[in-house]
Parts: sequence; structure tokens; C-alpha cells
Amino acid sequence: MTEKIYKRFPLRMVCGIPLMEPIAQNWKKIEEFQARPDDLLIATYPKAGTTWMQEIVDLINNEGDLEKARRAPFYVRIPFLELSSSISSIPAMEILETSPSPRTIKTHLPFQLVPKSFWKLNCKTIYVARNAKDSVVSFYFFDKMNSMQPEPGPWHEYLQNFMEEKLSWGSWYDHVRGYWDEKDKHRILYMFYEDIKEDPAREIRKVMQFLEKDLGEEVLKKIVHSTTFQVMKENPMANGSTVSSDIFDESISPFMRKGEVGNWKQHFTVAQNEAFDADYQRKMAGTTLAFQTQIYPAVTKERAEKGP
Ligand code: PPS
Repeated sequence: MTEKIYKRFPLRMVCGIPLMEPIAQNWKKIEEFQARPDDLLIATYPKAGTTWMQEIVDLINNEGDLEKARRAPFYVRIPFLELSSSISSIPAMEILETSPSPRTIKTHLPFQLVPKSFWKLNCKTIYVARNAKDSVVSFYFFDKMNSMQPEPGPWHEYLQNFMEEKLSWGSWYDHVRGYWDEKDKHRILYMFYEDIKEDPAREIRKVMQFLEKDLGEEVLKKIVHSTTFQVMKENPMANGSTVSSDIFDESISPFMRKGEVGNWKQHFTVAQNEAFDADYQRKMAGTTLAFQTQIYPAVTKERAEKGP
């Protein structure tokens, strides 16, 4: 068997969205992917908490059984739709075609590029959104350690590229708005990373309801515990450590890096923050979609809401 050579793929435009070259080359097959009515799609802009939601969903589907959830790495349990055999040794499309139903599928595609069969069949979708500042920081460190993504360059350039909507999978702004605008026309559960961090039990209960699984409080507690950052970081089936070090170089940055809300404050300069906010206001004008860029402990929050 010949060894795969991993390299940083250039981006190619597909319907106005920059995607890694092998995804663009395989586009026809992706576009024509045949969903099944009981498929569940987990959709996100990169670094929004996809793996976290994958673990939550897989545990719910396995009624909290940790052993079952540890049967294989997360990317085998829940294949990544647009990663073909030319990029990955886990070719999602081929695996999915022979997987029994019901299937759970991951994608980073923006709403308009998701294969139409998902929407025609009214498949359930869980969308996870994360605030732009933490998303770009997380994406930057990921692109440094992931040898398939284009070279990120220095932070100030990367941030500019994010604002200019030039990174893989395109504009964060259009991505989060795209699903937000469609959520009431399809079976889309729109979740926020910050909400899950703030109150995981409350948010996991929402996912259970959406999946029509009534598992009881004990199982819920178990799932909350097993999907904390620390527990997932120690779990080889959830922490990315099974990915070859030729692809994920964790000596540069770990896949499970910080898992925080507000880590952006360690990386944005004051000037970058001001420029980012001004640009953000323009791009996000007119939407009801709002994010938290930090979360407060419950008592402080209550005070903040009541006022002084
Ligand atoms: S990917 O590669 O796009 O699928 O990455 P994704 O899984 O969407 O996002 C990775 C970030 O999510 C953090 N993460 C978590 N945070 C809190 N709790 C749990 N359990 C958890 N699991 C993953 C992960 O650490 C990445 O964020 P950063 O800010 O880089 O730490």
C-alpha cells in the first residue's frame, strides 16, 4: 500500500465559496449525494464545536452508553460529508453509502451548498454556531497544526482573511446567517457553543427533545460529564489523537486546545478588536442573530441583568 502524502491544499471556488481543492474536484459527487429521510446532519462553520456536538449526539443515540460511544473515533462514527478519499483515509462518501440507517453526518458546508436531497427529504439538522472572535482564533491554531489546510501565515493576516471571508468554507458571517434565516423553514435546531458551555444540561436536553429521545436525568448527567472539555480531551475516540501526526501535528497546537468562551481576548490586540467590531456591525446589520463573546458566572449574570 502506498503511503498518502499530506500537503496543504490550495482553495478553489465552488459557487463563490473557497473550498480545499480536493473538495472542489469532487464537487459533482458531493452535490448529488443522496440523503435518506432519517439522516441527521450536524452542520457548523469550522471550529464551532462540531466534535463536541458529535459526541453529544452519539451518546444520546447510544442512550449514554460510554462503551458504545468509544467504539471508534468521532470521524468514523459520524463521517465528514465533504472529505473524499483523495483527502482522507476515511472516505466519508463511500462509508456513508454502505452505512445502515439512521446515519449522522457532519458538514461544514454553508446552507446553500448542502446537497439538496437533505432539504427535499426534510432531514433533521443540528447547527452549532460560535461567536466570530473565538471561532477565528480556534481556526487559526487549527490551520497551523492541520497539514491539509492552507498555510495560515501570521495572525494579523489571518484575521484580515477571516474578515475578508477568504478562509476555507468561506464567510463566517454568511454561514451563521444562512442557517439562521432558514431555520424555521426546515427542521433545523440552531444551537450556540456559548449556551452549551454556560448550561450543558439545559442545552443537551434540547438536543434530546429534538431527537425525540427521553432518556431521563441520570443518563443526561452521564452525558454532561462525558462531554466536558476535560473528559473529551482524555478520550482518544474524541480528542483527535487517532489522526496521523502527519495530518494533525499536536506539537504545534492540540486539537482539543482550550475549549473556552473568551479566549479571543488573549489574541486580539485592542486595535484589532475595534476594527473587527466595526466591520462586524456592518456585516451583521439587520439580523436578529446575537452572540455572547464571554459568559459570566450565574450570580454576576443575574446582577448584570438587574442592573446596579
Ligand atoms: S472542527 O475541526 O471544525 O470540526 O472543530 P470543532 O470540533 O468544530 O471545534 C473545535 C473547538 O471546539 C472545542 N471543543 C470543546 N469546547 C468545549 N467543550 C468541549 N467538550 C469541546 N470539545 C471540543 C475545541 O477545543 C476547539 O476550540 P478551541 O477554542 O480551539 O479550544
